[in-house]
Amino acid sequence: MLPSLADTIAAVASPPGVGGVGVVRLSGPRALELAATVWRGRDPRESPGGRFWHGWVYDPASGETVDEALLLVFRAPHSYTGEDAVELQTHGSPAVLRRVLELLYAAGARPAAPGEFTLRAFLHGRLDLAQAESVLALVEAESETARRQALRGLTSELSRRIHGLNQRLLDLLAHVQALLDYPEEGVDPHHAREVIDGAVAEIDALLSTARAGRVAREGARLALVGAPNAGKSSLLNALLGYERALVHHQPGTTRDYLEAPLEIGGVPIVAVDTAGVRPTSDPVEAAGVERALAAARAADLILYLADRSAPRPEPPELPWERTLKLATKADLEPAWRDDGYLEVSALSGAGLEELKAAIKSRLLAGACEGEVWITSERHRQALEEARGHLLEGRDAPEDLLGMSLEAASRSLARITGEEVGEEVIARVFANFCVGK
Ligand SMILES: Nc1nc2c(ncn2[C@@H]2O[C@H](COP(=O)(O)OP(=O)(O)OP(=O)(O)O)[C@@H](O)[C@H]2O)c(=O)[nH]1
Ligand SMILES: [Mg+2]
Repeated sequence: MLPSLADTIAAVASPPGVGGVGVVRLSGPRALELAATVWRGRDPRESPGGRFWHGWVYDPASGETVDEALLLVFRAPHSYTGEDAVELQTHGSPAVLRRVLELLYAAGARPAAPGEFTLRAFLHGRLDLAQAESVLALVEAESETARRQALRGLTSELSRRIHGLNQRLLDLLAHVQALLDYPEEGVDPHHAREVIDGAVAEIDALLSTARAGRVAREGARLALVGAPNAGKSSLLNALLGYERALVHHQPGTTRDYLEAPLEIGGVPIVAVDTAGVRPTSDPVEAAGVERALAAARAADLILYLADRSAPRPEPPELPWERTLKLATKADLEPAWRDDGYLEVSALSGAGLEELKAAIKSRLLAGACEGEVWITSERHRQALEEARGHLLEGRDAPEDLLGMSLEAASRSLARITGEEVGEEVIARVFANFCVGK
């Protein structure tokens, strides 16, 4: 069951802890009236929407002033939720914010559930479900790529693509259904197949961005592996721009693995420096080597480093399809060359920009930055399902074709939230924070 729209809800919208400014949000049919009970200043009930006023929050029971504040008035439907709403901007102290909330609860507001403001925006038709999910993604965006993609979703680019696709399926469906009344006409199988193949191709194009979408959202793991002294720790430091890992000319310096977050070309990455891989009888070193290989297996992308200034090493067994091969210490006299290796020098910085570009393009393969990406697992599943239904119907007789089209259209409509049950909606919004 979704929470009732009849209540007026309140929550702190600013992050927990001390801040310069704190924001309390109030939304619902009685928002202006409840705000007025704790406000000394211009009466919000008499204020037009889109205005803000200076004044004081006070406790109506004792008359005590709680804080100096700004009060923002929004009138339905011109607010985030589509309802009458008020935002109180107070000083950002946890004590002030708690007190303001308590006063609003005492006046008759109810604590907002996680994501309930955005849920109301959805229920009032201000946002579709895909846009609401983009709000969450935007709030949580930690990298430039994640921010950009979330904003794209928010401006409903994905929704428009899905609507266009769905419309073509529904047109074909209407055509197929009309034939039940005029069976002598018959479906042009060529036309039906053309529509379906076009739709599948478009779905495939969207699905091919899902990996990049996941990387933008969750970040990627990048493992640096190679023989001792290959320059792994030095390269990690060079990528980070500071001395995170210990570097020494003695082989076997890095014993355990070490993780460091960084951003490459706007992509969030956790880089993992590992122990040099070589045969060893030392049990501690052997454990480190085992961990290095495990880090490689778990990585989205592996950098395999080989020292170009020393005799060419025998590479370990790696999943080469997701490995970039690097010839390191390119500032020194080469002992070997190989065109399959990117030449880099952690010391001089040579090749580092090319390396970053290569890392970024490998991690975002299949996705162009100018287009919308599938960043939600829920959307990916819905697209996979729609694709399955379309392929089922492609060569089927007319009645089955109609059913497949209907099922595919329903799967697509789930993305924008036209065809979802309350549980799905509740689940989407449960991931939000309170106050959003
Ligand atoms: N000239 C030159 N020396 C480098 C470069 N990168 C690393 N070195 C040197 O190579 C040696 C080993 O570097 P590390 O970064 O510790 O190598 P590693 O692969 O982490 O080694 P282990 O932790 O022992 O596996 C150090 O003496 C570094 O100064 C480079 O680009 N150019
Ligand atoms: Mg090292």
